[in-house]
Amino acid sequence: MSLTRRQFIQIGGAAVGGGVLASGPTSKWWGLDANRVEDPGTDGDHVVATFCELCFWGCGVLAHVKDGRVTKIVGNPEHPLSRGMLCPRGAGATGLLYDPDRLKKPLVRRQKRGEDVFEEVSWDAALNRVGDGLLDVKRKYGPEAVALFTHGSGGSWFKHFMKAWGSPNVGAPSYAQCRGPREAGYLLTYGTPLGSPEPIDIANARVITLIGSHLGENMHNTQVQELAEAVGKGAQLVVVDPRFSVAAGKARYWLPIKPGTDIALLLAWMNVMLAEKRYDAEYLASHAMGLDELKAHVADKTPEWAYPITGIRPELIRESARFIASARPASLVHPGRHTTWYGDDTQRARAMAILAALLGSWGRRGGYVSPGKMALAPFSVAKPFPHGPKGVADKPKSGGYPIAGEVIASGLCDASVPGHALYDLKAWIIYGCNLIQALPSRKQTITALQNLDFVVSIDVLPAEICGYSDVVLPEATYLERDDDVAAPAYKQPFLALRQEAVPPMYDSKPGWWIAKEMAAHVGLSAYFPWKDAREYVDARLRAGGHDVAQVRAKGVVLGKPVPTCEEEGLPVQVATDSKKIELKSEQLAKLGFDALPQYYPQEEGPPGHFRLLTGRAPTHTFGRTVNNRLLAEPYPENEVWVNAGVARALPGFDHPLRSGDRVWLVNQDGARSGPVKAKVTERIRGDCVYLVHGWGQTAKKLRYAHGRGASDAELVTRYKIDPIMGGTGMNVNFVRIEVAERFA
Ligand SMILES: Nc1nc2c(c(=O)[nH]1)N[C@H]1C(S)=C(S)[C@@H](COP(=O)(O)OP(=O)(O)OC[C@H]3O[C@@H](n4cnc5c(=O)[nH]c(N)nc54)[C@H](O)[C@@H]3O)O[C@H]1N2
Ligand SMILES: Nc1nc2c(c(=O)[nH]1)N[C@H]1C(S)=C(S)[C@@H](COP(=O)(O)OP(=O)(O)OC[C@H]3O[C@@H](n4cnc5c(=O)[nH]c(N)nc54)[C@H](O)[C@@H]3O)O[C@H]1N2
Ligand code: SF4
Ligand SMILES: [Mo]
Repeated sequence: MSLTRRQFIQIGGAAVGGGVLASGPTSKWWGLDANRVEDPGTDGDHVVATFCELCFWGCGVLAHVKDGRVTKIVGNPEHPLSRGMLCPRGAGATGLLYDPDRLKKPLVRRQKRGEDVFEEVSWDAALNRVGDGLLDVKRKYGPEAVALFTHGSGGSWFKHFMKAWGSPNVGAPSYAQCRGPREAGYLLTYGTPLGSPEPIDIANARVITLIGSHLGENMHNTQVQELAEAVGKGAQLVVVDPRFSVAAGKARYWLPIKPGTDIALLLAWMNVMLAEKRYDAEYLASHAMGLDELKAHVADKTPEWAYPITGIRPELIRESARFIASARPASLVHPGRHTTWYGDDTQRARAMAILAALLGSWGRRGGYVSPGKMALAPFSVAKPFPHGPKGVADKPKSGGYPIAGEVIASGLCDASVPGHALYDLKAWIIYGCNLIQALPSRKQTITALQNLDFVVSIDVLPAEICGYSDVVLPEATYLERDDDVAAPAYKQPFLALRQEAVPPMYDSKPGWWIAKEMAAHVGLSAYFPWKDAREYVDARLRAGGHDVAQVRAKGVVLGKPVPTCEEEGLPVQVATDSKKIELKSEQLAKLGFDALPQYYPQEEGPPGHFRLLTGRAPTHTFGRTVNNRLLAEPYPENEVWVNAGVARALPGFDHPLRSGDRVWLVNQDGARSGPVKAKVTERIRGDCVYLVHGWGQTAKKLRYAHGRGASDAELVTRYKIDPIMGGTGMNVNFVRIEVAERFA
């Protein structure tokens, strides 16, 4: 493993300081050739093709196995999402497999929730406890009083359990705390949410506009590869970010926008494009409605209007607008992903979607394309699923969030505090989510947890959320288990298999087994008629006419390529009721919202406070990887980015703040996190500070990660709900900086 570690250090150095690196147009910039260096490490005596679970992108990997140990993980060249390359996290998955702190046996709580005192028990004892806990809630309150929170591909077994159980309360923080507003914005404009992986053609774009999407730190593998490819072919970047991100370091234009004002910039860009007739008039005439209203709406939203709001000079707004328009239709406005920022996020996504329409990039090469999906037969379960009388409990009693396309995880949490929602939830099943870090307002999450009758979590590590559970079930890591087939919609349609590379260590079990046993303990075995995941998957593959042995050897099946854009012969597809791109949204107007995006000022913080922004580090997936000793080498803890000018004269400091000093962050409500190292830099505006999410872990049993760095989640005591889809804008907290320890 030693060579790989050295590579990691290189990558970490490159990626963390990437903004100031000058290098050629290769994916090397982004650290993606991690496993493509001269000496590839130790080859195994056999190789198992599976897909990665260190984040949700699901890249195909080849796990080398020798003497029963995974020795090396490389990208599967045949898998469309990895194309032979992995990001550093994927290559470092053995750091999770061999993490000494892994959950090893089932645990049952012995003291109060949150005190994290457990007893190791047998699977039988743990499952009996789960069965009793769930059945007790069902008897008293009905099946709908049980909620499932889930993230990651193994969650499918537990979603199936919930169908059999009869509860619609299945939510994921990866919607209302992540991509939800974007899905709503594109749904309203084009009639379809974007989903994952995003259907965008970065590789063929000539100008790529990133509104906060910090690709290069956000390491979604294929997008980063395509970005490197596009830049290699001469594409240029426009980056809008209060922080000089890795991508900003490669950009033709960096617009250091005042946080929370992007809608004003987007309206001003539209103003320039419309006033100067730089938009695609022919395309809009055929495919869009509401152009005249849009023109009238932005007529006074000039660059001069936007300047005092955004802090971006009018000349720069004008010049960048012309530049973006010059490459249309292959001018891609990246839709973003983690878009729950300020509570007006659906409207910001709408503004981005409208801009994409002015550029004529929906349905066009280098813009938004239409992905294909391989058909896959379901495993048929003879018994019909029960349907209870109650609807989902994620909305307030007064109704609300009309465009929510998925269940609101934070709403399920609210519904667990008596009296909040349509009805009260009494038990949680938590699969692969650390709700203590993922939901806004930790206080509310803990209040909800303390009110529940029963909590079970299924995890690979003793994460914070496990400390609040009654029963903790240790899952085998992705390298030790089979799961369902992955068949996402993608430009190149494909199927991919999750297959066990080595047997489960300790007393951990795969998710399919845990879900099946849970079902057995509550009398629902009839819904789980398969022997194991392999039998389940093989049946689905056989039903589709696939040669199972061949698929298992390769780990991936490629479907017939489909035309994805107009240039390939596919007419522009718009799925709204009107079959037109809705520049003006009648649907929003009917619901009482702005039919065209408006800019409203955000509240400012108290004096001496800085807006808290958050993002990703290339070598980590939030809290999933912070205990991974391999990935910790290049990036052992997060740092708080503080503007250099601000650092020279921070209130309460008798010296300038220096990089390496340790500080506490204290928010407007007195919540504290730290001590965390300061990173004093010119690469961020003076009105905000920045933290990578996932650190500041309170779980004591994560012996490496415990107490390292600071937690943005701990400082998110306030949030602003997007009234259109229920997302929780979290960039609305402000912190002051208190010195803890000066760097010697
Ligand atoms: N304050 C703040 N909140 C945020 C964000 C932020 O930046 N700041 N980001 C938001 C975003 S973008 C998202 S997508 C959500 C994500 O939030 P979550 O849905 O909670 O997802 P993760 O943080 O990936 O969940 C990590 C948990 O999964 C466990 N895990 C890892 N691998 C496995 C496995 O194979 N099996 C099982 N059973 N468990 C596993 C880990 O040990 C850990 O406990 O959080 C959102 N919340
Ligand atoms: N390495 C790695 N990659 C990941 C993940 C990971 O954990 N690790 N997580 C994945 C997941 S689940 C998601 S959702 C994505 C998230 O990644 P992205 O969708 O790229 O988005 P964010 O994390 O919201 O964006 C953070 C960036 O937005 C900037 N920003 C903050 N406020 C504003 C603002 O008001 N305006 C503008 N224009 N910019 C602003 C920040 O400075 C930062 O650079 O990353 C994915 N990729
Ligand atoms: S992007 Fe990285 S961590 Fe995510 S699935 Fe791919 S290799 Fe794994
Ligand atoms: Mo996310």
